[in-house]
Amino acid sequence: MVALAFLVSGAMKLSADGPISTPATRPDTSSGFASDPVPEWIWGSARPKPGEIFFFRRTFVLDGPIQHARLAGACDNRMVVYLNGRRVGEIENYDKAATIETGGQLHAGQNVMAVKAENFDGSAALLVKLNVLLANGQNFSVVTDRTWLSSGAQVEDWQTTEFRDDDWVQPVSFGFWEKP
Ligand SMILES: [Ca+2]
Repeated sequence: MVALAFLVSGAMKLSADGPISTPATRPDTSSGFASDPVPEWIWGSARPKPGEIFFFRRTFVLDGPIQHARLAGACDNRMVVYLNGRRVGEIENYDKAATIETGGQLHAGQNVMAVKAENFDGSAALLVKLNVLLANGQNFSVVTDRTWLSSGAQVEDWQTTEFRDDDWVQPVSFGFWEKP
């Protein structure tokens, strides 16, 4: 119950240099969580169960070629992240953000970010912010929020752009990331 109260109160906080991140940087610069848009902690159910696995998707359109892209995230307890069907990394940490360099997997036009997330026990939620610098100098971000779609059932090709997610549903939000 302590863990649940922790989540519901929105008190889940992060420092920003996680184990996958490279050189120590100042928190908000590294994760980008503090600047708009601020990501939300989401999950597939309001009352997470031990061993529960959920799948999440978010499609987005990029207006042109990519200069650089980095994903920052945290998960209670473990997530595997895919961009356009390809696995880009795994994060198993919810008290610190971890980052993944992702520019090579993105392209102009339609893209999809997909996340498989597993709860070991107690509370559960995931948090992601993808920051993209386009070749034209514009910034673009995708963050976890209720515009994502989730499902508890793993089906073939669920990570791909072509997958039809019509029967997937909005995730639950436990609130915005808060500055440590
Ligand atoms: Ca947990």
